[in-house]
Amino acid sequence: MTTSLSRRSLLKAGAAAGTAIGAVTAPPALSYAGAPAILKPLPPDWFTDFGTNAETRWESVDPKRFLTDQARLFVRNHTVTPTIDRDTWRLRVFGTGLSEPRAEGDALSLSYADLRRLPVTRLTASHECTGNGRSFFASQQGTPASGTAWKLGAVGGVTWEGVRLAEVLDRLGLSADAVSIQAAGLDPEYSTGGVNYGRVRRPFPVGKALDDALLAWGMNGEPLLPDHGFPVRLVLPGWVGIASIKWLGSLEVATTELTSPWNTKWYRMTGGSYPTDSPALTVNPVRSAWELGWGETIARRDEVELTGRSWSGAAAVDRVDVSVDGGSTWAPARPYRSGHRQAWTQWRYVWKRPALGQQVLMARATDATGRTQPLVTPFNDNGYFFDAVVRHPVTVV
Ligand SMILES: Nc1nc2c(c(=O)[nH]1)N[C@H]1C(S)=C(S)[C@@H](COP(=O)(O)O)O[C@H]1N2
Ligand SMILES: [Mo]
Repeated sequence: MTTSLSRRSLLKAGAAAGTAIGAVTAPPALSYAGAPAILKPLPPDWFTDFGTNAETRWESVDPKRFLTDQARLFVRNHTVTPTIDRDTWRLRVFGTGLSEPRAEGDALSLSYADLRRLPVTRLTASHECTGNGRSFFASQQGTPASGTAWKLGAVGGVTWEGVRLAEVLDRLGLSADAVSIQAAGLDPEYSTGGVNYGRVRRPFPVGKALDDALLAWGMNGEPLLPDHGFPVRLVLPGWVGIASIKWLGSLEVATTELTSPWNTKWYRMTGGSYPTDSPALTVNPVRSAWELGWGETIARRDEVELTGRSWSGAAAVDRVDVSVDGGSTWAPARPYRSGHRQAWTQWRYVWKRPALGQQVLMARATDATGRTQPLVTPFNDNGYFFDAVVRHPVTVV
């Protein structure tokens, strides 16, 4: 097979060579029996273990490293990490939105090798769970929300490697009337409260697909770890983590709006003062974290150098202000590493002559679109998008 595939020749080339591209119905080989929910090691000094989820500890984040190693990145699984064989894995693509519409049982099929023949794109971005910071609805605002009690460690900064979804759709043939794409994972079906909701799946607009969506096979120069979506996951940069479906098994491309419980029941604002028809969540808000443990003890010196990071799903971070007196006075932190449009910004602040005892540190970022962090985040039932300035306790001794 040739390595330079012209527009829409992927399908024809695959068919001509008798390779994997064509109609298939058989699912790829999978195994999960008896496996733990997360396969990578979770050393307690790096992670808080929530069972199917694991949170990165901010005190373990090295200020000298801009990117988050896969070994240290948070994991959020609805069920368990599946073990998938890359050689038999296939991505199935079907739906009314293809220029030659296809039923699910007659889906196009792309192998890993097919994807690797396409142009490679690398993109550095923050990667974050919608519920990052959720525990602060309870501890800071007195209104507990349901879901994993993350502090601020359900986030990382990574360089994805993959192919632009736009390239793939261009070759497969996208109808001008296509509006919606539903990505579905190959992990086990998700049941909760006695209801089986089926495969983890979520639709997104064709506009995002053509803008910057990736089918990613790599992170920070390595193949994806099983826990992070091996062999291939969808990445929707800047959007809520749930949009980046791991262990991608299928894409349905449609001329009508697709829905799933992951954009109608979950991952939209419900409860509080939100209207009943609030839209599905998309772009992540602005957040900030100190590279410190919760309640960390700090040895008193004349000058204590503190570091942290801020990020936004919409744009680069423009400025970061910090308070070391619980919000009475604010001063600018000094950004020292950023320059990646959708990635986080590292900053430092020299705390001069801190008083002994318990203190509250606060950091508030503003992004290039002018979005900033409020002091209070309006409540929602599932504790999404806690973007208020977090009151971080430390003790100076
Ligand atoms: N197939 C599948 N994709 C998924 C999930 C999942 O459980 N199954 N979890 C989602 C959620 S809620 C988040 S925050 C991110 C987490 O990605 P990570 O575990 O690689 O950090 O994956 C998303 N994609
Ligand atoms: Mo998430």
